[in-house]
Amino acid sequence: MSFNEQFDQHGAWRREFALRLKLLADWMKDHDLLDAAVQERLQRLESQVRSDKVMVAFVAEFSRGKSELINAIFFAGYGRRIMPSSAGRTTMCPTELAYTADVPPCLRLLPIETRLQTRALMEWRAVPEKWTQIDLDVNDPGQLALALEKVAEVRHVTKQEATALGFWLDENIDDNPLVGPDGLIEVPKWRHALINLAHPLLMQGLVILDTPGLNAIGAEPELTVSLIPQAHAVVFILAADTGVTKSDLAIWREHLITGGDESISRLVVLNKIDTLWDALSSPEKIEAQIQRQRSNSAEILDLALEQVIPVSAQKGLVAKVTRDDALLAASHLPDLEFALAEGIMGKRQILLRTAMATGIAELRLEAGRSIHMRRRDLAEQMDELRGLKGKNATVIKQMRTRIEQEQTEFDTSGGKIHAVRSVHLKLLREVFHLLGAPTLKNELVELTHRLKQPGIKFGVKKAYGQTFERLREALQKAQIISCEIHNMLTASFKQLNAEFGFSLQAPKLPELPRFENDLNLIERSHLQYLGVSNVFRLSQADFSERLVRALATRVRVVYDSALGELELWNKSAAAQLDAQLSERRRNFGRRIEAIERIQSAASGLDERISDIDVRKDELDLLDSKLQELTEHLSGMPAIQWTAAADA
Ligand SMILES: Nc1nc2c(ncn2[C@@H]2O[C@H](COP(=O)(O)OP(=O)(O)O)[C@@H](O)[C@H]2O)c(=O)[nH]1
Ligand SMILES: [Mg+2]
Repeated sequence: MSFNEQFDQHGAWRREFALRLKLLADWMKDHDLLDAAVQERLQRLESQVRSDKVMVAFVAEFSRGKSELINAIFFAGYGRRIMPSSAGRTTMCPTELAYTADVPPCLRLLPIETRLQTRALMEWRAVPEKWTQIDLDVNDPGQLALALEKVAEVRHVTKQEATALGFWLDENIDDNPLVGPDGLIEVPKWRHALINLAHPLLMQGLVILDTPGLNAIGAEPELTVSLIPQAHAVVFILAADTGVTKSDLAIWREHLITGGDESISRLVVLNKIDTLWDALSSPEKIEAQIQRQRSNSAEILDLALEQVIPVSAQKGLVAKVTRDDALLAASHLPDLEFALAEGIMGKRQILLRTAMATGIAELRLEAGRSIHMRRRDLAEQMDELRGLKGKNATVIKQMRTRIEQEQTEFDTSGGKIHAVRSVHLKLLREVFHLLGAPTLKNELVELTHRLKQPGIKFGVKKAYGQTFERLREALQKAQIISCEIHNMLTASFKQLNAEFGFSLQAPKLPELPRFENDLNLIERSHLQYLGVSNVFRLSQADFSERLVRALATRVRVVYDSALGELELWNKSAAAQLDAQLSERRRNFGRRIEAIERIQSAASGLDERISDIDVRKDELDLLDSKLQELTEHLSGMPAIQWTAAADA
């Protein structure tokens, strides 16, 4: 099975899951079994499953065959090269291929001069007028390929301009680009390219990131500290004809060493094995040579042999376009596709299933509470009516008065519930302040200031360490206050349960420590970047600002996710209260109505009693239907990837 087919399967699996989830939610809503919070959680879950984005980044020195590999894996169906791939530097700027429905098929290019401003790359996405937009004709591969050649465009600028744009560093002579005979320096014309294509894979949420080589990467810190670390898989490419070079190693160190973070799949590809194919040599000798290159590379990168996948992107592409199965097998491209699919989709499925299991458990709990409450109410009514058997009109009237009194009492006790809410909200506001935008902004202004100090070179780690310590502390404090809220809710729910026969239960506390882990990863990606050879850049004007703004956008995402969870958690407590209050109000209504009917002799007592029996049976049916539906959902099988060799 090719990567494309496996991705399709994954997409179908996700759609099926989302559909079942929606059916269940609709059904529960129809039967009044969902409160507002659970409903929101389900909606979030459903849209997560539906729109799950998977990003694959191709990272390597120029000319290793990144663009060719992208063509071969994803775009062979077009029957020709889509991403420009030729000798020399072709991809000059990071290029993201994805699909969004809100813009037509197009290529959008951000001019390199935007680097002279402090706005972060992520923030430029929200400024569409700064991007040059070129429409793409999906049905014309020739036009498509021609338009995409724009990503290779360059400009020639003076040394001064090159320095300002971040491509020239006096301190780092070895890595500077060559100066032309006219004294000018070649730099990319564009800073970033976004390709929006209605390609089936992209429409299902795949995002492909193609990157330029070393120098071009080094000058765009956000690529290193934001984009690549957020990819679900990073494919690192070596070429069999060059082996592992110094610049390959530099890229490896900067981008591929994850420090034990296993959430990202890393694949190492030894490309261009066809350069070792030699008509005058025996197949065994060629194979031995490929294996030698493979084990050399593995050794230098400190990997196991199996972790380096030898392929020929070029022959793989040709084989797919000309439908040459023998050549495709010889290119080993299917092995790489299998490893990629398993590494990404296997992990995504585990993640989605875990989220799903939590969602379903919660939903059952909530529905269970609702059903329990209804059972209790029915039992109460039953007792009440049985007690009326053989009683005269006066007794029945007294009973009605009693219910009405109870109802009034219940309505006036709203104050207590209100008090619980206001304490809850006050504490919650403290949490929101801790993780709010102004607090974060102050923290990062401080970091920028420190990074600008002369001689910071040796103090970078400390400066980041202190800032991140405080960022983590904010999460810890938020957790402590949340614990307080949780304790308070537990106590007051217990009291309300005793007083009003509710079955309230304080919702499970969100676990914030895992967000600390996200912060650690961000800190590490920055230190790794600044630790390699980019620390010199801190002395450049505005560089620290740009770096910290890029940092801010990522930390914001982490804090916002934490806040999102806290918000939902809070909603869940409030929604339970609302649901039980309204259930209780309905119950008073039903009891009074039953008595009224008996009073007006519209129906007999026995009839009312058997009414309740019917309602009890209905409730049992609802319960078992719920059981069946949730089991159907949790029982959805995972996709078993078949090995490429069996396909
Ligand atoms: N022989 C051979 N050449 C390849 C292979 N893959 C890429 N190339 C060539 O290597 C050059 C650079 O490829 P490209 O995809 O532009 O590399 P990138 O800079 O990493 O994107 C081009 O001339 C490709 O035709 C391969 O598998 N075998
Ligand atoms: Mg390229």
